[in-house]
Amino acid sequence: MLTVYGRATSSNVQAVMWTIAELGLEYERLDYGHKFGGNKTPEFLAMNPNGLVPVVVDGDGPPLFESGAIVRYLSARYGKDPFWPADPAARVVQDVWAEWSKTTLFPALMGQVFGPMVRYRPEERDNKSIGAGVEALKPLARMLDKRLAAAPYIGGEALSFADVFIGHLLYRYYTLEIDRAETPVLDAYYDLLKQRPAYREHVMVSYDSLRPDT
Ligand SMILES: N[C@@H](CCC(=O)N[C@@H](CS)C(=O)NCC(=O)O)C(=O)O
Repeated sequence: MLTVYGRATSSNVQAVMWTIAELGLEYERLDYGHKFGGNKTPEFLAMNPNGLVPVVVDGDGPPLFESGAIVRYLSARYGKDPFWPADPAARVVQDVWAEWSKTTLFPALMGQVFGPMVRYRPEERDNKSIGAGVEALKPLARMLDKRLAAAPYIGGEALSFADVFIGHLLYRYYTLEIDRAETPVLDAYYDLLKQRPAYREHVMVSYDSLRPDT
């Protein structure tokens, strides 16, 4: 039994929850973070000294933090090939995209565009910086468009852990009111993800409660 500490509106919690649901694992999710609080108490900081969600406890194992590490752990421990390719040589071809998502796509989308647009009132926003962020997203979206032209998912014909890293960001990417690059293949990939019940339940979660004055 997994215990997940983290609010459903957190994109990093969503990556973990989507993985859990795709793998059909039993879990309990507890609302921590943002308006729920609870993530700066001594007890929580003993689990994650960063005071951030998600934290996951698997049975009597230690508390785990960093969503990317958690997704990889769950996939390796409970996932089967092709969700978690057994062959390291096959896995790393997908993992480069997972890592790219964490180190390149995530900060570009979440740090430069989503956060500033959603968490600030219109009059408080730095529109020049947001505009630059929107432009910076275009080549990244085109990279994914090119990558996905070869096969429907990041790893080929079936969903894998790498799709979680990429795909959990796309709900935010496609629902923000921004100018997007023309990426018909990426659009079709997002449509495919939206057909998955686990994606709809755990990723397509309204983020309106993150806005100020809500
Ligand atoms: N690198 C960490 C980042 C975790 C993180 O930034 N979590 C955010 C939510 S997405 C958080 O805890 N924010 C404070 C809060 O919700 O109170 C991870 O991937 O797990």
